[in-house]
Amino acid sequence: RFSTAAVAEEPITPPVQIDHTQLLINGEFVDSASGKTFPTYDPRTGEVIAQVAEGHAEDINRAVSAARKAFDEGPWPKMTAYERSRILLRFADLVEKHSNEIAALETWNNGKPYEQAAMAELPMLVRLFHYYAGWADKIHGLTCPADGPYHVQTLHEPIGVAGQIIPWNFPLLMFAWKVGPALACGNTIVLKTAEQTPLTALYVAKLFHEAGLPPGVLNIVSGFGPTAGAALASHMDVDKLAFTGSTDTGKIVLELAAKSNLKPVTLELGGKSPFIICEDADIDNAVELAHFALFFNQGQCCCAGSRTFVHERIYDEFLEKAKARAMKRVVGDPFKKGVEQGPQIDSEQFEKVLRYIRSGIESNATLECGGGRLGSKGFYIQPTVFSNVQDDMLIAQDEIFGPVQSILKFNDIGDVIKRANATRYGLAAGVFTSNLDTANTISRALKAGTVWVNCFDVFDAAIPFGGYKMSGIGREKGIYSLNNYLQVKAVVTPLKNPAW
Ligand code: TXE
Repeated sequence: RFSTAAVAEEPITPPVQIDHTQLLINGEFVDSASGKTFPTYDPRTGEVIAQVAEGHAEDINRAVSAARKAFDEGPWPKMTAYERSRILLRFADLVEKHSNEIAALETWNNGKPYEQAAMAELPMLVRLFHYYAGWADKIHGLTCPADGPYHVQTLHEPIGVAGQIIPWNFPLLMFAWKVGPALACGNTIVLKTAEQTPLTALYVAKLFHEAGLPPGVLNIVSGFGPTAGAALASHMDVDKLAFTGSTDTGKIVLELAAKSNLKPVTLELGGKSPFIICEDADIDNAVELAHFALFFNQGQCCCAGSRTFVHERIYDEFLEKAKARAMKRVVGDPFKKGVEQGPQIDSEQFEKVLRYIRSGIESNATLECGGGRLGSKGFYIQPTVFSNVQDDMLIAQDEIFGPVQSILKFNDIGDVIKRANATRYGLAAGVFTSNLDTANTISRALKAGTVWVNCFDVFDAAIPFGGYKMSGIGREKGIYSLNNYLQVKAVVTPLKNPAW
């Protein structure tokens, strides 16, 4: 039924070997205190590719102690900002040098097409470290006026030990968004990777040490959420927590932070982003963009354009073309050239997506194409399109996180704005129109942290990203991320000679 590249009979052998599977604490690769390991999988087959050291509370304690010492005793926060900046730049250069192996490892562990890992995720990581290397020596406070004879200045100081918990959908990019600004500001870090994708963060962290990062500044603990993750979120000696993942887990870590030492928390959580295609849109371009907005990264994007609102005058033509595009989507072994979509990350996510597809069918949305698994091995799902989707259906409310496009009809701009805003999420949104007034009206009215007009998924290092409502707290990237990793100290000194 699909003109897709069939899933390869025998998966292509990834051109990379796995060198690092231990925890990285104080600049050294070490076993977990318990000696426990857990398997990590190849989503193309569901087969184990390596055993990885499994961190628990004791390992988090060891990593936090190392980070504390590296912060309190230096040299990292005491180095000149220029020296720190040079290390970030050297790291980015090393990643670039090894980008083929790193992209291959990312694909092997995550299932995303190799071409996308190599041409999107890796260059974005490199660019982000260049960007924050540029900030390192431009962070400074202010002098403030006061109603009295005082000299007042603010010092912008690193906050201390940052705990960071990341997900599996963009393992390297999430590493970059967290680690880049934290290091540029002079903090030290304990990072917990997602249990599904522990490998690339360990690889690049080794490059960081080759670039001259002192021991203890960046510690990586692989492990599971309720054990290692919870220990990090509730640790009394962690000064700041940054989390990306589901809204449910975001609530848990916020509570753990509040109940322990009230560490400040930034959260980047789920979404159900509307993409509004107006009647004046160029239909072919809109179809392609809406397809990309939803299906990119196997649909595993927090900002995926997962509610495609199409004006009734162009609805039928749009639907026919959107369906044809989905049926042409090339699904297969992510190491194969030209493949657009690989497998979902794991059996849990695979089953979750199939459950939502069943729910769409049961709630009488029209299944236009797809709807099942592809092949008999691994976690591949057919690109799926539903039409006649109503706002109250589960598939229009919940984050599916898979290759399932839901197309909804609208006939009035005011009405579609209300409908677009009627979810618990507010991460991102898209609007497609050739009318500037319509673009301005819609983008100002949408309750979302990002609005893409006639584009989608534009992620420059300088553009802030984060959510309204239950999509999160705070912003990452750009100048905004620096505030997450700085304390502001006001220093007030009486002036002996105020007239001067
Ligand atoms: O997320 P979790 P899961 C959404 C998406 C997906 C769903 C579930 O809809 O289908 O979440 O995915 C760590 N204390 N997103 O289960 O649980 C966990 O180990 C501390 C959206 O993978 O949120 C991992 O490192 N940490 C999203 C991280 O949290 C805990 C990206 C994310 O896992 C923990 C991923 C705990 N009690 C999924 N429990 C996005 N915003 O991009 C888990 N973790």
